[in-house]
Amino acid sequence: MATGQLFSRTTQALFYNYKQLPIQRMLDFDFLCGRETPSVAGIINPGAEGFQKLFFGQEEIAIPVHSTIEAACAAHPTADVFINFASFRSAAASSISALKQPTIRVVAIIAEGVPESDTKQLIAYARANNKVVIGPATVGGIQAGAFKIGDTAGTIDNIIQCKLYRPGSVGFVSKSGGMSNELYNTIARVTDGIYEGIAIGGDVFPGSTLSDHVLRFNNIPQVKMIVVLGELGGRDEYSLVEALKQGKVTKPVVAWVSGTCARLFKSEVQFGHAGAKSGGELESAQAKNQALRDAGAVVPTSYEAFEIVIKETFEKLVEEGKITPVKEVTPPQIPEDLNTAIKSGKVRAPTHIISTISDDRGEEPCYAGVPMSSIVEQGYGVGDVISLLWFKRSLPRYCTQFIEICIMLCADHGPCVSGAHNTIVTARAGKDLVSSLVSGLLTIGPRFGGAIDDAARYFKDAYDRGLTPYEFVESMKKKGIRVPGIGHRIKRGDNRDKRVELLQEFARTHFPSVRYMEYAVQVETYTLSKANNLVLNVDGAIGSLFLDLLAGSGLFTKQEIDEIVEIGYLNGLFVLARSIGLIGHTFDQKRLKQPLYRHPWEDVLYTK
Ligand code: Q5B
Repeated sequence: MATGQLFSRTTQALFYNYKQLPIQRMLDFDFLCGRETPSVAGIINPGAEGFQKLFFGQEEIAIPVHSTIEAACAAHPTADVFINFASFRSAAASSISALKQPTIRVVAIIAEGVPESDTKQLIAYARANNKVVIGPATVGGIQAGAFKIGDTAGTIDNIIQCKLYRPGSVGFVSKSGGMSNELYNTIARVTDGIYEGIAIGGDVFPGSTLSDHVLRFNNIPQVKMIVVLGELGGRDEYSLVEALKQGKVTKPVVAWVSGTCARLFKSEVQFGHAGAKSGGELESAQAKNQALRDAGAVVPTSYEAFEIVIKETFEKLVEEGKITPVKEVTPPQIPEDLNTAIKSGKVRAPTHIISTISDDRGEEPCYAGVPMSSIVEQGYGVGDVISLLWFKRSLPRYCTQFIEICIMLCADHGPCVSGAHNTIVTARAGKDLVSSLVSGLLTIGPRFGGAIDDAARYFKDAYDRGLTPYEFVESMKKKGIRVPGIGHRIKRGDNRDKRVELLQEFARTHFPSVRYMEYAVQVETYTLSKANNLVLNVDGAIGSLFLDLLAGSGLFTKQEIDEIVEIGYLNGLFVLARSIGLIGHTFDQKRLKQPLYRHPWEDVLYTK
């Protein structure tokens, strides 16, 4: 085991397995200590690469993520601490790989339950190669004001209370990670604080022992006294007893071995740690405390008196002039995470999006307040879902049926229309479903399929203003605007569009009023008198009938109808419907394995 300082204010670590909280706690500690560089140089997340965003104070930093230990060590040759958050299954293998890297000096193993035979191999390898293992089954360790392993010392509040953001004069080593938190607090209360604290872990075979660290503390000039917290079970404390007897430890040692209560039990007791079980008499807390006392350590008579003897030892060193208590500094404030602050009601933050149609936060998603289970159980159809998500209300059956009929009738109109043609050409160019679909959808507009909204706007305006069909059509002609919803490339006065007839038939049977549609029919009668192709087309039929649906259902205010027409909801029906057909055309071309489309020269007029 190395003899002096393990860490400094520039020590950097590689963190194995991405664990957001302990890494963020390390970075928060760095900020609190005023470190210039983050203590985590890189993250090793097997199989993943890239960067992980984390906070360093108020700033966000991007920490590199590597997929292997070798790659991380090569990228960060000055990072010499390896913090291993692997599970007990893989902790040994990853730790030995890390120890084999020439750049790695210290390995901290957090996992509990690492097989003892594996740990023994790790220890042997580390000792032979002059490297340090802390753990397994440890929370880690901390050098106050310099470097912290993972979750050591808990929350930032606790670290501030224990004054761990600046170095004191006490070296502390413990078996238990949980109890080390307790002692950080005690030591901060009765001394000038911790210089370094290590939890060696509760396994039977720790990677480094209590005496390893005590001997190391003895060599660190800033450490003026040493506090040791052992526990019953095992013989580790006896190597410290030997070191004390041999005069290898020259600084005052205050020690306590916990587990004196084990004697109150009639049978053998196993405490929380694998190594903490009452074995023979020598392994009892009482025997170890006595041996430490006999070897010259300051050992209280109970755990309650531990604090008092730590205090007395510290004050004596101050009186003797061996310690000049450190000057207090005020640590910077760590900005609180927004989510935590919001949860505790300390801050409020404006939202960036407002949404009123659906909510996925509860047990089940809701469309306009209607839970998914009701939609399924009550047999809602696509028309009902459109009512909820587009119009934010449930519409009566005849309305939802009308919507569904529109979708069925507009789903496709053969391969020759603009949209299908584009989709077919795109699919044959080898493009994927979404590209083929979108290239078809992009043709929907004022001439093809996307005239429903304009038809509704112009028919509504003309009807509401009381224009005769003649006045309406001629005024449009004067403005040079083709009447939206009128005219078709293949439909004629003597070859009407069946879809239009079906929609009209349905509406005449079910709608309370079809006055806008009748007006459109009168417009058609007039336009047909001008030219045989100027029929009321499917866009015009849907546009005028939707006006009747909105006005006749009694569920929409005048203002709402104006808004629907103004915003332009109705082309959405054609977009939605025709997507069905365009998807079908894509599959059709792929199924038929159609080659790249090239338009024939003969079909192009080449001219100057
Ligand atoms: N003229 C649809 O035109 C079409 C006139 C008009 C006054 C009019 C045209 C038009 C308005 C937009 C509209 C939706 C471009 C159509 C659809 C879905 C589809 C498609 C499918 C499907 C067709 C000949 C003469 C000219 C024009 C005059 C034409 N329309 N006058 N108002 N509306 N309509 N679109 O046949 O004197 O000779 O210069 O823009 O409602 O897209 O199946 O294919 O399901 O996929 O090319 O049904 O009507 O006529 O341009 O040769 O014009 O009629 O001014 O007069 P055409 P043109 P003149 S449904």
